Amino acid sequence: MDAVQQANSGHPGTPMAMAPVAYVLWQEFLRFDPEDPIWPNRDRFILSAGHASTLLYSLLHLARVKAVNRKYETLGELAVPLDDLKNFRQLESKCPGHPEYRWTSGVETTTGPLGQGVATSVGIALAGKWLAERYNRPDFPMFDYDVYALAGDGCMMEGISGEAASLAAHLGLSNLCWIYDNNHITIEGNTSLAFSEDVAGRFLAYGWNVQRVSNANDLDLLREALQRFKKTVARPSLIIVDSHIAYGAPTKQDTSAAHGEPLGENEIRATKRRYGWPEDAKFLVPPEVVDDFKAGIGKRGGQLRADWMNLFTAYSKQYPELAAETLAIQHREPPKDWDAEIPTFPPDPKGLASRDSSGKVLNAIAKRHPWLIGGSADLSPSTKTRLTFENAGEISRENLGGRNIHFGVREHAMGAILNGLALAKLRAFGSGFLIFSDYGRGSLRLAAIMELPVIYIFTHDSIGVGEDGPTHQPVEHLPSLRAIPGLTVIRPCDANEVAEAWRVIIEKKYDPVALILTRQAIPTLDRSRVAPASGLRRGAYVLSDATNGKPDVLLLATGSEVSLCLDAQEALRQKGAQARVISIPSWELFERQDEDYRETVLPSDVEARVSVENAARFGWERYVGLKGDRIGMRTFGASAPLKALQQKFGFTVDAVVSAALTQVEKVKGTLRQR
Ligand SMILES: Cc1ncc(C[n+]2csc(CCOP(=O)(O)OP(=O)(O)O)c2C)c(N)n1
Ligand SMILES: [Mg+2]
Repeated sequence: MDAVQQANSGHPGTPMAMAPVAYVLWQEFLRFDPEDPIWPNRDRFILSAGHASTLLYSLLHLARVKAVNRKYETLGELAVPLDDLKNFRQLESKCPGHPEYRWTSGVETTTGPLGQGVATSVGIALAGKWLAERYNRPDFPMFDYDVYALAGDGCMMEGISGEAASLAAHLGLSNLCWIYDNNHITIEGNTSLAFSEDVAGRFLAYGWNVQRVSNANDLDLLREALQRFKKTVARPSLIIVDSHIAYGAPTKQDTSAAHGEPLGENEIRATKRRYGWPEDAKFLVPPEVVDDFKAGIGKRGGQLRADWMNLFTAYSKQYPELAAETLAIQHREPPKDWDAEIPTFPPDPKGLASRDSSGKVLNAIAKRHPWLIGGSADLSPSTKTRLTFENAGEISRENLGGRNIHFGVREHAMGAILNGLALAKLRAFGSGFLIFSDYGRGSLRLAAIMELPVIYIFTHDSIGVGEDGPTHQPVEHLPSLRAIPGLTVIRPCDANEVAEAWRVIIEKKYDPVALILTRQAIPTLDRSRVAPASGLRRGAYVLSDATNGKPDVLLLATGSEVSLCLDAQEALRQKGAQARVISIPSWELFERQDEDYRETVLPSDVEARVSVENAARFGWERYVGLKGDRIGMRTFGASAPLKALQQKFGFTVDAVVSAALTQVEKVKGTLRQR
């Protein structure tokens, strides 16, 4: 109440109502050591109702959770000092409006977009089961953590939670417990405005164990429900808790006003009076409360971690290789020699689709990289992401240690589950058609905010899809992915660029990547005649230069359009014009190069420039300038064979040549005028 009032913004009601639930959970159940909030086998608490962030910040403060830095060191500082609670929602406070992973130690995932937290919890729970399958040995239960997520009506209404819940039950994730704050209130008022389904019935139908606690203040009932969760096998648990938002506030309890506005000084005073609390004290933390947390979660958690550490010491002696792997996982280090079998592809004018070369490279890496796991939203035969080497294994409720995840037709949940897997430090990939990246975009964006190295493989990257038509032909997707800060988008131009792209991807620890691949075959370039594919690492490179090194015009392209530009370069030569072809698979990698390098690729004195990309032209002016030409899509595509589409939308050698010559003429004209 005090933090929200002081900030004059925020959400007081749900933290108040859910305090007893959080109290029992943290004090009596959560296996979490405040001294080491990143202990690998800790239970996770996820506040899916992210707007109720002051609840989490208060818990972190009261339990004296310690801060961890980027190098995973604890420095003895509190994750949430009281001053930061006083500065709730202010710049640099450890208590931002919604919980942010990495910014505040003890926050397990960034939440706020409703539904994301619960869906992400499925990924963390799946990772727990996967880790157990791979690393537990008789007498060595190294991984057996539980995942709790606190959700509100909003999380239940969002579709993503339904997708995730369905898969969680299908996989029998018994280490997962969602607590649903059934307060019947959202922003607009009572949930009866828009929500009348039988949530319990729905979850029973998914295959969850559903329990009901009729009073959020009844600690015995809560305790009993949580105990029953701990005993439940082979299915996840939902505990529906009936509560009163802003419990104890004399006029605001049970109102939507308590959801997202400060209660007001008078109401706060009256509420404190009802609680038997000193009514004028603000941010009061009686020392007994801190002692109580120390005696509860502090003692229990400390003991649990100490026991685990001892167990780990013994485990390291008996299973040194497995122990080393778990440490590498925790530090996001790939295994040694993960890249030893990456193939080099021989030149081939017919070539192969980049989805195919990527499938080969991915398999070559995954074979040597045990915790690289992932799958597709029912499209792996098309995205070529299935791991096919011996014993790769399909993840199912009977085999939670497999490598191939079948997400089902659930792109929304796939995105969040990938985040969950990555939060548990597994190396996760997911795949689908580029067109459906929109469906998972909310989670992808969170991966970027959280700096999680999630790997997205998006295939069928353009009108190259052909006959499926405009509903399946991405147009605006490349520019819109490039617009997400922190996301690295890579669209390789041939099989060897694909191999290099994967090298770049696996080395990443903090960046999500979207690898953009074709459905149709593209030539494998003869690297004895053009620059090596290692240039991809720098984002853009001179693939094939003007014969005299002095280009009249620059041709910039990505993916399938690069070989088109090489053909155009040849045609231009015959017409007496010298072109430089620049492969620019990743804007983001290129932007990170120093200015000198960028100048060697894109010399500022060459103003005649043409970009060619099978996507909306949006953004290419940054490289070709306002006077340059951009060959790209101005409309949606159409349903037709690829050749006809390339003709219709101007992706032909003739079109590139003509645009290039016009550019050269234009620049000459300006020079003459100068
Ligand atoms: C995806 C998404 N849509 C909309 C919002 C805006 N929003 C924040 S809280 C909220 C209502 C949530 O109601 P509920 O989950 O019942 O929380 P309570 O009011 O009970 O705390 C909405 C619509 C959001 N945060 N995320
Ligand atoms: Mg609600």
